[in-house]
Amino acid sequence: MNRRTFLASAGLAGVAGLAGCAALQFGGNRDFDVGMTAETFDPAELTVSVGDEVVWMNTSSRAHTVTAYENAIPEEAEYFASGGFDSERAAREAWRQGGGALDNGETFSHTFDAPGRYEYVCVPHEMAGMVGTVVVEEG
Ligand SMILES: [Cu+2]
Repeated sequence: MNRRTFLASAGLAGVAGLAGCAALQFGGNRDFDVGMTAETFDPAELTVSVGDEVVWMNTSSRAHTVTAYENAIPEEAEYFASGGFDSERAAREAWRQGGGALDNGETFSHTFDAPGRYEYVCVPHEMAGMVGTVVVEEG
């Protein structure tokens, strides 16, 4: 084995080790801002600045949605929901056929352009209290 080959395989082993660790405990992987456990958003409240992109990742084995409460976001804000629906009603109707679902490891992201308080819910786990808040502060 020459030196270059040795370094390449050592590097790969290191990466594989880190990846295995992240897969076991998603908390160590910061490629997302909000995780989703069985019935919670984690963290349930997140504070960001105007223009920031927030990434949600389903870190559980159950399907979830990220669905903004249309009447609990700033008036001038753009509506957001996993599945890309433009209203809460459309998102809720689509969920009956599984529309907007995020499965394990899938992500949803939204860029917040208006300051204020945004409340959102996971439609299938609303009764379990799976709700979250993003607070967007002026830059
Ligand atoms: Cu859920």
